Amino acid sequence: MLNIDAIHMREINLPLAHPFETSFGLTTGRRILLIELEAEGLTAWGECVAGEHPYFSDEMIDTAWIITETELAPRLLDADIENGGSVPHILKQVRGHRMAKAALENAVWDLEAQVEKMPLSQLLGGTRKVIPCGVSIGIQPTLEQLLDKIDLELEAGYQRIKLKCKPGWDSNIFEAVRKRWPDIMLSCDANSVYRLKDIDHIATWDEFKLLMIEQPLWYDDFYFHSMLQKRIETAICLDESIRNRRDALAAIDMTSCRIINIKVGRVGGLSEAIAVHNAAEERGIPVWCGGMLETGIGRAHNIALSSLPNFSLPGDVSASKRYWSQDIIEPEVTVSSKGEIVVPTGIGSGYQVDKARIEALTVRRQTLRSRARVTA
Ligand code: OSB
Ligand code: MG
Repeated sequence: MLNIDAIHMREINLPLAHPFETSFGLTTGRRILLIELEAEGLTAWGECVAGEHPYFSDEMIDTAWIITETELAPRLLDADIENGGSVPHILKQVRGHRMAKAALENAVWDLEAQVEKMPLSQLLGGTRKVIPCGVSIGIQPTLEQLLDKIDLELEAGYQRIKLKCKPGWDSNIFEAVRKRWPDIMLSCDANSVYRLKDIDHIATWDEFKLLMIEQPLWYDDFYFHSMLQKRIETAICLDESIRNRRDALAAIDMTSCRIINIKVGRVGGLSEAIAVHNAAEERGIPVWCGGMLETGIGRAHNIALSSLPNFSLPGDVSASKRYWSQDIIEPEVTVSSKGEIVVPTGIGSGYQVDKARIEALTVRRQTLRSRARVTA
């Protein structure tokens, strides 16, 4: 049993090294909810990936904060926790709020790995020693700036370039990029900006030989993506639509996609992420690990997850320095000139959390303690 003495919630504010623009908006800095578990004489961490606004999903940091404080953390403190995998059952009375749940569950997995004195990747069933990396490049002010940025990332060794797109920033940029780099692994991500009227337009992208088109239609859709997938040669990849294993099964069964992006927060934690991974693997569907502009804490969990065998395509998990002038872990995440991250072999996440720096960045905090254990 893992006995949790206290759950410390913290909001940190951290400016992004470079602004990030998607079809749903511009992010210049992050407000991030961090979870610190005090348990078994150890300290374990989780990061909530909910954004500043409910634009990517219906969660945001402020909803995650209140649901963690009032519903999730008290349940976890009252429960007998066997391991990370038992957390979904403990939290299941609360519907939705998957990103808030994931932050707690992932912290318990981190704790379990430390108690078992093994790397988190090994605890999750990972087999890869290195993971292949790609980058997600936001919408840029000009095409020139986009080409310069791609040039830098390819120079750094990244294996796949993903371009954020939207109407007016799609065919034109794909054409320019393909003209300069005919053979690179290239994909795009629409973050649900297109509608049925755009299907003929999207069908013209087959000529750009994209590895995939990520979430072109509605954020909660399977059926119309399956219609689109029938119309085009390029593989569709679903991100927003996949909330759990059952969604993955439905999407695969009706061919709404041929590739799945797994984000730990979006599916509610590492247990469900592994379940989606396994369901896809059994059906011959490759997966890759998405990103949500995480600090090193969430990034480390993404790296451990990406070591599972069916993460066969380069993910969006890239170097700390692309996001932060200084990360909150040590060492920061680095990517080799071959575009790979070495999966850490140390105990737990394999990185040290910089507590002093986190303290300095904290703007809001709350501590919840186990009532049962205080009176015991
Ligand atoms: O759709 O993958 C997405 C960032 C924020 C919200 C949604 C998405 C993204 C990214 C960035 O693409 C991935 C990353 O580099 O962390
Ligand atoms: Mg996406």
